[in-house]
Parts: sequence; C-alpha cells; structure tokens
Amino acid sequence: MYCNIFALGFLLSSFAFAAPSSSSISKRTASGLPLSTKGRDIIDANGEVFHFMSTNWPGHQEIMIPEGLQHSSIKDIVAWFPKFGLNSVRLTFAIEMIDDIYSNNPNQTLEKSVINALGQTNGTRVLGQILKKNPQFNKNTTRLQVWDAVGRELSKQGVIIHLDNHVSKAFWCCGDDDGNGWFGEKYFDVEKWKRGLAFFTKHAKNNWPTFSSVGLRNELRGAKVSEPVDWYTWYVHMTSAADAVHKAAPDALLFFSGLSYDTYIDPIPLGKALNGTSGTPTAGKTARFVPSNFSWENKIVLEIHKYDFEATQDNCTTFKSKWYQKGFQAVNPNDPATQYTFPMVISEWGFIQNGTYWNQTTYASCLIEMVKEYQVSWQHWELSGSFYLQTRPNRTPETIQGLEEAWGLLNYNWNGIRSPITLDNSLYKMIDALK
Ligand SMILES: *[C@@H]1O[C@H](CO)[C@@H](O)[C@H](O)[C@H]1NC(C)=O
Ligand SMILES: *[C@@H]1O[C@H](CO)[C@@H](O)[C@H](O)[C@H]1NC(C)=O
Ligand SMILES: *[C@@H]1O[C@H](CO)[C@@H](O)[C@H](O)[C@H]1NC(C)=O
Ligand SMILES: *[C@@H]1O[C@H](CO)[C@@H](O)[C@H](O)[C@H]1NC(C)=O
Ligand SMILES: *[C@@H]1O[C@H](CO)[C@@H](O)[C@H](O)[C@H]1NC(C)=O
Ligand SMILES: *[C@@H]1O[C@H](CO)[C@@H](O)[C@H](O)[C@H]1NC(C)=O
Ligand SMILES: *[C@@H]1O[C@H](CO)[C@@H](O)[C@H](O)[C@H]1NC(C)=O
Ligand SMILES: CC(=O)N[C@H]1CO[C@H](CO)[C@@H](O)[C@@H]1O
Repeated sequence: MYCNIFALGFLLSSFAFAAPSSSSISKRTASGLPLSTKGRDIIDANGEVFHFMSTNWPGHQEIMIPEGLQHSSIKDIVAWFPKFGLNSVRLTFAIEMIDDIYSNNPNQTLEKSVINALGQTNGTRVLGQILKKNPQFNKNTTRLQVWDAVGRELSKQGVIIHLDNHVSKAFWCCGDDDGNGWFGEKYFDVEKWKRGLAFFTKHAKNNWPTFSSVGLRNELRGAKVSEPVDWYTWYVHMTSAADAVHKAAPDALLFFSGLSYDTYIDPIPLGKALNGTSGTPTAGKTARFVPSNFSWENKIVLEIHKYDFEATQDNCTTFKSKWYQKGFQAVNPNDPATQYTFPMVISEWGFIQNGTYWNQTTYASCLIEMVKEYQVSWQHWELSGSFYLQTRPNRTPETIQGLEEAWGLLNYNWNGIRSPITLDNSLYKMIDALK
C-alpha cells in the first residue's frame, strides 16, 4: 500500500458463507479449487466464473506474522470474513521470513520476533497478550507455525487464500527507494525472492486447503540503485518467478503487478514490445509477453492498484475512461487494441473509514461503477484496526508501536466494525457490483 498523503473438492459447500448484512455471496463463489483462467475470466474447478472479493490481512511487517493477534484469536479474526460477505483474503508476507527459515535463524520464535521488534518491555507485554488471546501458542512457537494456524483456520472457515509477496525486508510498504521496490535494489535479492516464493507457495499448497493463488510481487516501482527499471527487466524476472512458483504449486494462479506502484499494466494486454533501457545492461533488448509461450498460460492474472490520490472529483465517466487505459483492455476482448485477454484483479483499493470520506470524493462510487461495468475481482485495503508496529522511512517518528489504522475495516481492538456507514456505501456495494 503506497501512501503519499503523509509522505478443494472437499470444501465445496463451505465456500458459500453468506453475510447476513449483504444477503448472499454470489452463487458463483460456491465452488471449488483449483482456479484457472479462461480469456478475461477466472474460473473455478466447475468452469464457473469466480471473483475474488477480499480484504488484505497484512503479515509482512516487522514481526512477520499476521497482524492483530494481541487483540483477538485467529478464529475470531477469520470469522470477520464471512461476516463481511468476503470470500477470500489477500495475506501479505515478507521474503525475509523465509530467508530466516533457510538460515535457521534463532530469532524465529514468537518470543524473539515480538521482543526484537518491540523491545524488551513492550515486547514482553504484547507477547503475553498474543498468548492470552491465542493460548494454542507458546513463546517457542515459530512464525511459520503461526502462519499455519492462520492458514488452517481460514481454510476451515472456507476463506480462499491469496498470498501476496509484499516486500523482501519486513516493514511497511511502499515508498520510493525504500530498498524493496525493484529487482536488485538494496533488500530485493532476486534469487532469494524466487526461492521464498517457491518455498511458501509449496508450503501453502501442502498445508492450507483453500490456498488458491499468489501475487509475485507487490507494487513494483522504480529505484535509483537497482537493475534497470524497464519492462524488459520486468519480463525476465517475473516470468522466471512464475516458472519457479508453477513448479512448486502448479495449481496456483499467478498475479502480475504493473509498474509505478502497480498503477498501470497496459503494455501486457496490448502485446507491446517490452524494452530495455539504453545506456544500461538491458540496452537494445526486447521481449514479448506471449501467454501461449508459458506452461502456466491458464494461470496468468493481472493486478492493479487504485487509491484516491489525484483528480478526486472526476465524474465517473472521466474516472473510468482514464483508468481503463491503465490495463482494463485485458478484460475487453472487443477493444481492437487488445492483443491478449487476461483476468484483472484490483488487488488494492481503500480509503479512510471515518464515516464521511466515502462521500467527499467520487472515488468510492466510481470504483463501484468500474467493477459493475468490467466485472473484475477486488481486494480491499485493509482489515487491520491497528498494527503491532509500523516502520516508515522518512517519517518522524520512523517507528510507531500500536499505531491505529484508520483505513481498517475493524476498530483499534479488532472487536468491532470501524465505520458501518462506510461499509454500507463502499464494501457492501462492491460485493453487490459482482452479483
Ligand atoms: C537475532 O536477534 C538479535 C537481537 O536483535 C540480533 O542481535 C541477532 O543478530 C539476530 N540473529 C540473527 C542470526 O539474525
Ligand atoms: C521453550 O524452549 C526452551 C528451550 O528449548 C525450553 O527450555 C522451554 O521449556 C520452552 N518453553 C515452552 C513454553 O515450551
Ligand atoms: C518498445 O519500443 C517500441 C519501439 O520503439 C515501441 O513501439 C513500444 O511501444 C515500446 N514498448 C513500451 C512498453 O513502451
Ligand atoms: C464529466 O467530466 C468531463 C470532464 O470534465 C465532462 O466533459 C463531461 O461532460 C462530464 N460528464 C458528465 C456525465 O458529467
Ligand atoms: C474524514 O477524513 C477526511 C480526509 O482526511 C476529512 O476531510 C474529514 O473531515 C474526516 N471526517 C471526519 C468525520 O473526521
Ligand atoms: C454525496 O452524497 C450526496 C447525497 O446523496 C450526493 O448528491 C453526492 O453526489 C455525493 N457526493 C459524492 C462525491 O459522492
Ligand atoms: C511502549 O508501549 C507504550 C504503551 O502502549 C507506549 O506508550 C510506548 O510508546 C511504547 N514504547 C515504544 C518504544 O514505542
Ligand atoms: C521464447 C518463445 O517461445 N517465444 C515464442 C512466443 O510465441 C510467439 C508467438 O507464437 C513465437 O513467435 C515465439 O517464438
């Protein structure tokens, strides 16, 4: 999430959870894994169109486990998904967590993870809160064991799991030149990234029955010190990562982020030449993303993000036509410019849940119109009412413990809805838009 304002077969029926508040989830979701793609659509094992209707549950920050466990049990957090009428989760993770597994790092226990992040005094207190709310754990429980408890509970409650590789080094994403943004940047080691993706998707496939898909990398963006920032470099590394994941978890859908914080990806559906950069090692190089070249041809999904950071009073006609050009050609086979069709997922959207913002700009209502018109999946940002800790380079103070998340669907203590009127006018209408 970029923030520039502050600088199965076996589970078929259980997929059909319904939110009392929003009547019922589309019947199209009451179906099985694995998912695959057909033209512009994601389809389930029965050939029915499937739409992700998710919120993000971050697990990529400093402690490297999903947020909120000091406030609530895993079971109660997961229960919010069906209550909201959501059928899936975008669960974000850091490659650093997997690097630590490979290096057998002794800091992977809950005790060390929490205390290293929050300090002895607050860490001991927060660890105590986590263990009180989640008594199945103890201080020696590892991060991966916590993830397994989360993955299994999501599966038990029928929530489809989309993993998202949000960062390499575990902290708030995303900022310019924060080290996590582009291949070869300070923390973004390409080989460790591919190794981590393969490890975690294989692990999810083997252990979490509703695991369905993975975002290869969140919000790719330019960097001053990195490999060349161009579509050729994107092509080389993203297709190689897709190969690695497909080998590890052949059923998983593969989500591809665009550039500039994943705000555009039109060169892919338009079939453009993906060029290198003159004066760099990719000078004169070019490639084309031809889906039929890949063994994972029927697993490709494009993702795009949209926040309310500019032109906030555009009417919906203008909003939709500007945004369409950023990649929605992928879901419009009737557009003569479209070379290849792919499903699109709006894998992040959201805004402050304060009861009035939804009506202060045209964003919330135009987003609903966009989804209605193009029938694309979406993943809201985000569930959390608060964070264990948030580190953001170039903010004063750089780290804040227990920070409130005013954009979260849940309140600070993760035990109630933050803003019912906001949900009535955004999240629930986004669900209705796919009925
Ligand atoms: C484990 O954490 C401690 C305390 O932060 C640190 O000094 C140490 O270097 C870490 N060990 C490894 C192997 O990363
Ligand atoms: C945690 O591990 C340490 C070292 O192996 C052991 O002494 C201790 O009893 C364990 N504590 C719990 C709660 O499992
Ligand atoms: C790559 O270069 C070709 C030739 O200049 C150009 O037509 C194409 O639009 C470029 N691709 C992208 C994605 O900009
Ligand atoms: C939307 O805004 C554009 C640009 O300002 C304007 O030309 C158009 O008439 C508006 N459309 C509607 C339906 O208001
Ligand atoms: C909600 O947030 C917006 C944007 O920051 C602000 O303009 C508005 O006054 C806020 N509403 C309330 C009730 O605080
Ligand atoms: C806010 O709500 C009013 C009353 O329903 C409506 O007329 C107006 O268009 C809304 N404004 C925005 C930006 O959605
Ligand atoms: C420790 O927690 C207290 C109480 O929540 C808080 O006021 C304090 O700022 C925290 N310490 C640090 C270093 O963040
Ligand atoms: C590397 C590779 O296999 N490229 C092929 C991709 O598909 C196009 C169109 O079918 C072929 O021309 C390429 O040779």
